[in-house]
Amino acid sequence: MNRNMLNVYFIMGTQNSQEPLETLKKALQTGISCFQFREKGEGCLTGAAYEAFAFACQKLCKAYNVPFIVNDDIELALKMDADGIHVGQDDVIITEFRSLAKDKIVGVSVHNEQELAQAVRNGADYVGIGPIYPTKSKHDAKPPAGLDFLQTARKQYPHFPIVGIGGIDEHNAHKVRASGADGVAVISVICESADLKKTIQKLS
Ligand code: TZP
Ligand code: MG
Repeated sequence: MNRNMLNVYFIMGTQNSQEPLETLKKALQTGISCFQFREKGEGCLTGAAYEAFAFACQKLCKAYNVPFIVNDDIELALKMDADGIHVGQDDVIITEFRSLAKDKIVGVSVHNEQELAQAVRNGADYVGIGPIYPTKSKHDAKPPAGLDFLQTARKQYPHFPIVGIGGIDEHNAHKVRASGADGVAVISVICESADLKKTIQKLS
């Protein structure tokens, strides 16, 4: 995996935008480096509509040559031949997916040194660390952890790909990078941007 992929990592589902495919298209045109399909929460799509939306997102990502990552849903990721999967601690063990899809990107959310060590040991390609700041986009998010764990993680693993997540915006993205992140993973700052070019410039 090329760590540049983590630079501006956009996450979205229909719960995050009124016009999700329009939003994704604009974000791709403006220069996101990666997209994560995360269809979750109240009122989210299910069944055929869920799959159709996932395929539409993937098609757009392919057109812009941007990696398409599926959140949590291993079955869907394999069915779609997605570029990778992102899993949390309570999701399926990554070794299971790794054995089914050796060439895929595997990302794992980690919140402490133990989870980080385990993810690295189990063959994760990158880890997501957060929430760094308070977020309104994930209702079951852990309390914001600030930059401390991110800094510790970078010291322990000088070369391991790390993306920061949670409440990251135009004003704090540089602090997240200065603390060791290769990139920033965001939902709302892109979905709600009135000037996407400026937003992505400031996040980069
Ligand atoms: N995981 C930890 S925080 C978060 C996820 C999916 C939400 C990030 O969204 P936002 O709007 O960029 O804070
Ligand atoms: Mg999860």
